[in-house]
Amino acid sequence: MTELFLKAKSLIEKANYIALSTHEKPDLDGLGSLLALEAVLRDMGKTTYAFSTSPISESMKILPHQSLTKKLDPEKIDLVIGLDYGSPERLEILQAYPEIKANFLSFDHHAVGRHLGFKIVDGAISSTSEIIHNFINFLGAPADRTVALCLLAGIMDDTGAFRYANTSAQTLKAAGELMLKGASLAKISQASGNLNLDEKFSALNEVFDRIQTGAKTELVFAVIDNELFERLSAGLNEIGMASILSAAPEAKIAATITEKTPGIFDVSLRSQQDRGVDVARLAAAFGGGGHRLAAAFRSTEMPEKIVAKIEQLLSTAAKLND
Ligand SMILES: [Mn+2]
Repeated sequence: MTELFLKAKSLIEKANYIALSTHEKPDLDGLGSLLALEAVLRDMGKTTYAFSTSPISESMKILPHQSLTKKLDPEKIDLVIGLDYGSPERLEILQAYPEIKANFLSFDHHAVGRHLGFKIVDGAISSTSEIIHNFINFLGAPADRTVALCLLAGIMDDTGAFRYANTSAQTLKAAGELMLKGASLAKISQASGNLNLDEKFSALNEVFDRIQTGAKTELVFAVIDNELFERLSAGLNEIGMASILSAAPEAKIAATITEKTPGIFDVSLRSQQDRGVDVARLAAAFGGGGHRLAAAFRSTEMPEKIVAKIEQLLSTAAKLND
């Protein structure tokens, strides 16, 4: 990693106007790593833009989101730092300014993806926030309590508060260091646990009504059409429905197929450690990406076709394993 960090450091040193961007509808890892790195680069004397066009959801409000901006002059930017985004279609700055001409530097833990420019991508690390924590340590830059809070929130979110298999000893060490810098584990847990209980329950209820199981394979899925999505949006974002579905014992794979924009389906795939499936591979077959146990893709096919194709890929994989 040292070689890569050196090169990333020199790209940053050469740049004066740096825009940082993450995926649309960002989570705590995307926005936490963005805000943490932005603060550090600002302290280094760079002119920085913490760019995000998405509305700030309830669970993001624990982060110092006041520095986020929805506008910048793309002509001025000489370096774009993309964080936690997987593939270019999801990167907010490119959605807003597809014509932007700048160097790109990407930090991500989504190993399967299409990253732009110079890449620091490691699927063995829990979260983009953990990578940024390592990078800030490498820079020897001072990180205050706010920076530490952003990174710890990102790590906790992507590891399910240290419960998922992506939590390594290094992850716990990073979390310890961030706590020593003043980030409060209790405060983050509380902020993510106490939100919108009513919204969460009503979203859960409605989605549970739509659970289906596949015909031949152990696929459990729910289709959330645009009407339902619009109605539940705020609650839906925070419940991680696909993860909940994947806990069903009959599920090798769980999927939520969500029509966030009419005609466009965002598909989240989840599996569990003991089920022997690599959902990142499945997602890659649709042009998406992710990790072995959590991946995603987007499709304009109808849900029935998406489900049929997933089942076909699963049964082919099962035959190969026999
Ligand atoms: Mn992440």
